Amino acid sequence: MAGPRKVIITCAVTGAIHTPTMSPYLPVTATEIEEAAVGAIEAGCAIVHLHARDPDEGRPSQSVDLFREFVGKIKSRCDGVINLTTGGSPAMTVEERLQPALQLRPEVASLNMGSMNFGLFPMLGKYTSFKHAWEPVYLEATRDMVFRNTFRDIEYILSSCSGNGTRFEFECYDTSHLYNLAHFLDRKLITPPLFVQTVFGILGGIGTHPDDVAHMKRTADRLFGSEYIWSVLGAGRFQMPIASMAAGMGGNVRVGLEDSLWDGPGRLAESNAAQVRRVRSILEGLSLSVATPAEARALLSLKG
Ligand code: KMH
Ligand code: ZN
Repeated sequence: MAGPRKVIITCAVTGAIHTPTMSPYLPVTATEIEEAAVGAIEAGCAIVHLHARDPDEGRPSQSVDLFREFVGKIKSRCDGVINLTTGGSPAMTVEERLQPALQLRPEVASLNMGSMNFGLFPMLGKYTSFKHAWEPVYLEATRDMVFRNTFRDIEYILSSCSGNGTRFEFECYDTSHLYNLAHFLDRKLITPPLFVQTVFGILGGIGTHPDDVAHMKRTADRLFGSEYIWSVLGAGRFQMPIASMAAGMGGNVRVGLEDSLWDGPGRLAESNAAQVRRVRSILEGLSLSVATPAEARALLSLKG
């Protein structure tokens, strides 16, 4: 009899959505990002999805030097799969967003599969003051911001990274992004197995209702059949409910402080590792087991 299904946990350590005022546990400096990533891998995630931040003010940054500082150290300390963002923040150009993945040649890079509104401004209302002046300006600016991922942009990232053996975490925030992905598959610009990260609960994308999750999965099943590996992330308080739902439906899961600062109602997560432990216990409660980095590499056909 086959053993329990292996579930890939990805941990997105810091991202570009949250700002330092929102949680004292959000990793900012290279050392904090390194420690958070290693802690998350030790807690059971196979993949760490990484962004960098300016060490003084916590502002999202795509400086290759900042990424280089923690990527090398994480690799020297553990075997986890490194996944570098090409999303950066919605305020950056695609050329800027691409540089860390292009130059550091990770096993995995994120690739956002369509343009969209990306509303962070509702978080503004929850704070009366901020540690840094850039934070409310950044959040307010998302009222008018488009997270630009045109067909040309997507093709540019795919073709730039193709010689590096980097494979992608295809981030899909709505069903249209799945159709965009199918378009690139039809054109043979990407090869299976596709690692499809369906994203729920970003203002501008699909919602967090169980029907939304079922609809994304049904659509991906129809478009990609057995050629894809399904993963989910739920934003904010929907992180664990979406992960639990998808785990029960055959999916893989992403957690981390990029996607949610919480460990329960009104309780901030004190580390990325705490969220990995939380989702791991949910998975094990469902009689599932967690994929090691080596197992994730095999499932996703990574270069290792
Ligand atoms: N924060 C996620 C919803 C990327 O880095 O490419 C989006 C994300 C984008 O992870
Ligand atoms: Zn990200």
